[in-house]
Amino acid sequence: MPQPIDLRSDTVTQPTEAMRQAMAAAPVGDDVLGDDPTVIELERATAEVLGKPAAVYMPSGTMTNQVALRTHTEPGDEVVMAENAHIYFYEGGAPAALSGVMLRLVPAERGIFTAEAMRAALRPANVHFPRTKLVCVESTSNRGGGSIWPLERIREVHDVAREAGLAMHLDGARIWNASIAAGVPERDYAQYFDSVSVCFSKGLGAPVGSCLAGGAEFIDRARRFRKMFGGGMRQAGIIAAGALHALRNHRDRLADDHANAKVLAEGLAAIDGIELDAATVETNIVIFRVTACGAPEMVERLTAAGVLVLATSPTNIRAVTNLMVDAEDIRRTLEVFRRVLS
Ligand code: TLP
Repeated sequence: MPQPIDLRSDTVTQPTEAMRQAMAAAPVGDDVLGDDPTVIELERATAEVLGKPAAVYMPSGTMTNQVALRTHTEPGDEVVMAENAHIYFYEGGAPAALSGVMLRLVPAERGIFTAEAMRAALRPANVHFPRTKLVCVESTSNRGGGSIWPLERIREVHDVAREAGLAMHLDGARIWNASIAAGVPERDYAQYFDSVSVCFSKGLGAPVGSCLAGGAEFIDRARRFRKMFGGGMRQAGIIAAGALHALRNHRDRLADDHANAKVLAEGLAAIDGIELDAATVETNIVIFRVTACGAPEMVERLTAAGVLVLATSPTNIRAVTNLMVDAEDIRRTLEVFRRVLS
């Protein structure tokens, strides 16, 4: 049996040979003491791409998001985000456990909410209410099916947030995908945010890590919470080198993942028993509804036939194109779907 085609996530990628070599050769130090040269270079390069004064490297996107929440807020504050945000849905209840904050969820279309919806969620200053402190945007939106927040919409939300004195955080785990697909440089998105979380271990294909970028004082405070949350790593340059290699070499190739996702979506949309509007697929995430059977059962059948995907609800399945999957794999994937659904 050939190797399974793994579309469960873009987190499943193996480091390339060149990446492994960069990791093996990386100069390292003790990053908690602040002298790992490779981590310092990764933080500098990331801050530069995002047009921010500073950045700090951490083990995961969950940690960069949660450290950002903790750095922006005090217990009892409220944080506004889309009803399907990763921070709310997939981070183990961390906002409550680690920051003691309330989440105010805003209705969103494919993960994207309007400035009016956000305004409606704001609390007047009154002793009865929690203090609204922060607005989070996720682009691309994971549960939104890889949708891209238009720059104009970000600006509108930003203007309402600023008027209300709120800070803005971007969960930019896949901001690289948004940039390549929309032709908008990362820093153009980042300019509207006080803090930006980016992941190297998703589409970019590095084995470990994320950066949180922002102002110098904000990042100094975030470093304290990184340590408190157990994210202070020592000779982290070994893994930072993989992230740096990915940042320098793997951003442009995301266009291949997007082209593969488009072909996959168009092929799936034509199969009876699958509901999908291929026109909504903008980047590397394809979410569709199966009507032939429940999504978990379909995942089992596909797994047995050598295609790995995830159920994201009782009816929905997610397939994510990534560095390990080429156009021939997509052709084979569609064949498997047709066979399993026939
Ligand atoms: N997303 C993972 C799972 O957690 C669902 C995936 O397979 O897509 N923000 C966004 C938008 C994400 O999609 C993810 C990971 C994270 C943050 C968290 O990153 P990690 O997994 O590094 O903690």
